[in-house]
Amino acid sequence: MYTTMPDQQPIRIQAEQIPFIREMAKITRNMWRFGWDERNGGNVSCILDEQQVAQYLDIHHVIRRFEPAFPVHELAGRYFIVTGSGKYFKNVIDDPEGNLGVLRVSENGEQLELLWGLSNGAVPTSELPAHFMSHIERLKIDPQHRVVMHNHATHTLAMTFVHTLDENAFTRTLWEMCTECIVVFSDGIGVIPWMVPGSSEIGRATAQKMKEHRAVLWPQHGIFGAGATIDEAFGLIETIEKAAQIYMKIAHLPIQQRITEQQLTDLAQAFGVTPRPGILKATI
Ligand code: 2HA
Ligand code: ZN
Repeated sequence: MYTTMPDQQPIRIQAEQIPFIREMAKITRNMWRFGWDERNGGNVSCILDEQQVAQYLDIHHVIRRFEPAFPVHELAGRYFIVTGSGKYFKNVIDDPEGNLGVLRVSENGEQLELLWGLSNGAVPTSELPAHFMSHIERLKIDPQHRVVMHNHATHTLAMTFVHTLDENAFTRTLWEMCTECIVVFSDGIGVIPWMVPGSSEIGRATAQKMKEHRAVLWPQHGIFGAGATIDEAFGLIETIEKAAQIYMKIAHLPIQQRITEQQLTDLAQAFGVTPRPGILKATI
């Protein structure tokens, strides 16, 4: 690894010093600490700019090539940092090179070119189809979009056992749990049916929901979140998880007072957000 400074020779640096590697190592550690990524649970992918990568890595040196599950012409030439398949989030911080990879989608969209990491024959996350398809859909709506994140956020997952999976009703309940929820995810959350993970089918279903929502629930499994930055995608999931935690603490108790529909409307107005139509009127 090297970095270049104006008027200087390249300097060798450690992976931990590269900002986009460091950020992935830190976020995966935090997700594990929250208990959302037991064993090899969870995966993250983040789009990087070519200049950002070229500052630290030799973008002309392809270490290995992979075949994606399907051609991704829409992402041709894009650079990504991704978590590796079967890798434990708790270990990333001590061995970024073994657990993360930087790759580029080839110019024809039919191959993945490994530029760094995934050492000892590791391969990208098993949920790459869902990540790629979600990136494609989010980029169409939001040119600033960069990050897709999946984990097994505990209370969110628990809530999918006891709450109706109607996405408007589910969102409405979450909005009622914490005052700021409607501001953070006014676009609501999408919910897909239970499906086998890792498949192109679940990827397609997730991406379909990503056309309208930045967060998508996988019942009895976990959540996908998207954003312009790692902080944004993480913050979105963190906010949903906090609301789900409150729900799981109070749902079985007698409710004395709640956030009313009028208050949710007032909040949206005060913060200048438009709640996704149909949610405020959803019956639970
Ligand atoms: O193993 O979380 O959904 C990583 C996963 C698959
Ligand atoms: Zn999972």
